[in-house]
Amino acid sequence: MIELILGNMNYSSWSIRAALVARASGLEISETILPLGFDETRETLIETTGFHTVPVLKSGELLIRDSLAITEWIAEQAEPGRVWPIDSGKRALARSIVAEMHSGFLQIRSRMPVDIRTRAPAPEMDEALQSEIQRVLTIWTTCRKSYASDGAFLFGDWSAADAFFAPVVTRFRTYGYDLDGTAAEYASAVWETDLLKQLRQQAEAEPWEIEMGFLGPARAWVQE
Ligand SMILES: N[C@@H](CCC(=O)N[C@@H](CS)C(=O)NCC(=O)O)C(=O)O
Repeated sequence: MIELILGNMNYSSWSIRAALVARASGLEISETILPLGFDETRETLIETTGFHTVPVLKSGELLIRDSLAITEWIAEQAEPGRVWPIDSGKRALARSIVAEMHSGFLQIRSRMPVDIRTRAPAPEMDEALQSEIQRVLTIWTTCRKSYASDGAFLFGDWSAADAFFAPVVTRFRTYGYDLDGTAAEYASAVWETDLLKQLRQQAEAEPWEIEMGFLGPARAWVQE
């Protein structure tokens, strides 16, 4: 049995990425949601996984933490093409932009927290944030221009690259950041996939609310 331990789908960007990869993998992976920001969640996570972050994947005795390591493990178990593109050139580029997302974009991550079901004022724009947003748009438009004839996503068919940028698509919606041209078309293709539709419904239905601090929950409560 394979189990993925996740945070709230409305707020937990790294959980969203792992969940999207798992759901597109064709593998049978059960999901357990532990809502972020509650002491009980932190205690349960430390007790059952040894640390307080999600996502975590459990398969028998194996316990894998971190969205990227989980993505690679799922890719090894799944049919080729389910997680990474089959073409080795595309696959290398997909890994490159996923690694860039995973290790960077601190301004976007800290100042535009994921909150799928909410619409909020955009954060004050400055050079640091603007340059990260511009880098995202460059990645999207470059990939789309190269692979437009192969499908609607970054490398044609859906891949882990789209899963890793999906929380950026939702952030642009949450903070009303207007896109145009190729980037707008790509964001809309992601937003309208069945994978995102399911995720959005799940986020809407979750009873937990979080007030976000710098890179994490400051306060959490259950909706009345
Ligand atoms: N590098 C990790 C980051 C994991 C992470 O920071 N997860 C956040 C939720 S999005 C978390 O668990 N926060 C709760 C905490 O730090 O206590 C990954 O890619 O999985």
